[in-house]
Amino acid sequence: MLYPITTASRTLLDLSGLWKFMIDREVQPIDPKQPLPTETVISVPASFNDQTASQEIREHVGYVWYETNFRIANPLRDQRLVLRFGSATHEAWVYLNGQKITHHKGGFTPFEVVINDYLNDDNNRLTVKLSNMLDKTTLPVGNYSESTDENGHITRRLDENFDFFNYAGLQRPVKIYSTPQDYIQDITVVPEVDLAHSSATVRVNTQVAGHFDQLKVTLLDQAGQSVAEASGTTADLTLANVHLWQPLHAYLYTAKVTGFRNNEIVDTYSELFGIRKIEVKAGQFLINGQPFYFKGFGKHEDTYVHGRGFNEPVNVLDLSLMKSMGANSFRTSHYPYSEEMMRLCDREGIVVIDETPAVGLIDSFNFDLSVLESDDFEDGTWKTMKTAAAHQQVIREIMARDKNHACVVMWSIANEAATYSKGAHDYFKPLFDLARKLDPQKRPCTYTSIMMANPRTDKCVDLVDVIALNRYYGWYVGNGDLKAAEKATRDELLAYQAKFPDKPIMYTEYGADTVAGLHSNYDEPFSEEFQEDYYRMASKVFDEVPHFVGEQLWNFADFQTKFGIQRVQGNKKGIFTRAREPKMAVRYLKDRWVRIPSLG
Ligand code: GCB
Repeated sequence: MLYPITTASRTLLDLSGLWKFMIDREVQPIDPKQPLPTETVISVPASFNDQTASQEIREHVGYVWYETNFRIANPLRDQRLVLRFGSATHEAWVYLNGQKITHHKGGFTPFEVVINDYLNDDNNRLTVKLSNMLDKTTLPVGNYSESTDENGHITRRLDENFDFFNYAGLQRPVKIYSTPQDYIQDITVVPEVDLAHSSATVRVNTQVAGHFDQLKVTLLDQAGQSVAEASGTTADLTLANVHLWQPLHAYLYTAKVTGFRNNEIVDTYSELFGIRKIEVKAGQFLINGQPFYFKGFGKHEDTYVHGRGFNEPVNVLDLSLMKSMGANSFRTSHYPYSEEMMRLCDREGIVVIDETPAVGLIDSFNFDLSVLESDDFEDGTWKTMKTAAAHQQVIREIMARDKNHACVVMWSIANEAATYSKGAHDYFKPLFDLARKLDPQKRPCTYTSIMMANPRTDKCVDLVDVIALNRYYGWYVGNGDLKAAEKATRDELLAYQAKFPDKPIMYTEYGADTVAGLHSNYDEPFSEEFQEDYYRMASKVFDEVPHFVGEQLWNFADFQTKFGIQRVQGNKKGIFTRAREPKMAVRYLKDRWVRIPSLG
């Protein structure tokens, strides 16, 4: 799936701005053939939740409606016109001039529909109905319930099976792009690097729809100079003196594909890509032949007012803050981030672990490890969850969207699933197989493991290329006791290393809730002192373990969650506040990270 851009044969219209908006109280049916019966407007792209003073809107569970109007300039009318949603959270029904034109389920991946047949000559009314409901068939997973009162009025309730606010709406850009009627459908770029000779072969596969008599592929370097040319739907191009895409030192080439008919250009598209080699070998994670050390974060797309909505200034700031600390990477916890963020990471050389929205695949929390250790241990998870179809769909969609990104070095198939329960392997094996089959660049795959999944209890470690651990010793386990935490951290890492000597190990979460400005002479939990001590403790152990290949702490910034007695207006494990002000630990981590090389 190509990101929409303008080229010599394509244009782009942005539908960002004020849209009509209303929540559906389900009292009177809403007819998409009529203008939406409201004058309230909100801004797109953004979550709807935090854009008004209304608690009813903020906490609404059920359906909401959006509407905008647009016109198409006459010269464009003979082009193929495609309406494209960067995402619509979580399920969307789309109507154009009253007619249903598409439906999509899954709130973090793009979808599109050709609109020519539904357009009016003058004004066009675009109406979108969205559901923010989640249940045990969806990703993320939600606990959904509803009740109906004597007047037939339905109350819907959603208890998120995950620790972030269920922001929803049209959270990413909505655009219309044009292509010629015969067009380039997709481009897949697979670079093969010969490190010994500083050369590379780049295979560019192009899919077209319609009739072309020639396809020309030109590779351009970062200065825009042509460095190789070939033709055909499968083109192999050889590059000498290749500029590698390196962590924090990006270099992007362009694959420019042009389709001709009768010697005239019909369609042209330029795809940016980087050349780099990813390998997992003997307990190391290699980028371009050198051991890579992940320094960075689990994050969220989460900011004031925008909610989970696209917020490009904050994306730019976040990467700048990361770089200033010597960090080199993050994980898109717990869903695919915007395409714009992925493109920014390509440019900035930020290494990304790209995660699906598979979070909440856990039925109940059982901390009795002696029970979990039994080979037959089974909780209800894999009988209750009916998410396999959604999980396959999202793997297909994330691959289709992100396959060419240089920044993506690994896929995370799920976050904290009940991988210690019987049934987990049967659930995950086909998903890992699918991801490995679909990824043209054959990147490593992992899942991030929950504390109860340890070297003795986890039944799925054979599926992963890298062991990725989410661990909270000293916080959720033995809160405040950093001595015990240090021992537990060390014991477990050494046990993993001994049992799986070929697999690199990293932390994809570890952290402590910290109230900004709270200080303690006694280094108590929740104080900024404790957070720093916690990270010092963990770092000390990491440095002792040879196969330990990275630390991504939890979390980059404080973020909004559902209510809970452990959450004071959200999760406070950020090392930055939600407004991106640093807590004390930032200085310590910066001091540590600038001294650890990314490669070597
Ligand atoms: C986890 C989850 C993350 C939570 C975090 C926490 O293990 O993966 O979504 O926010 O713990 O702070 O509890």
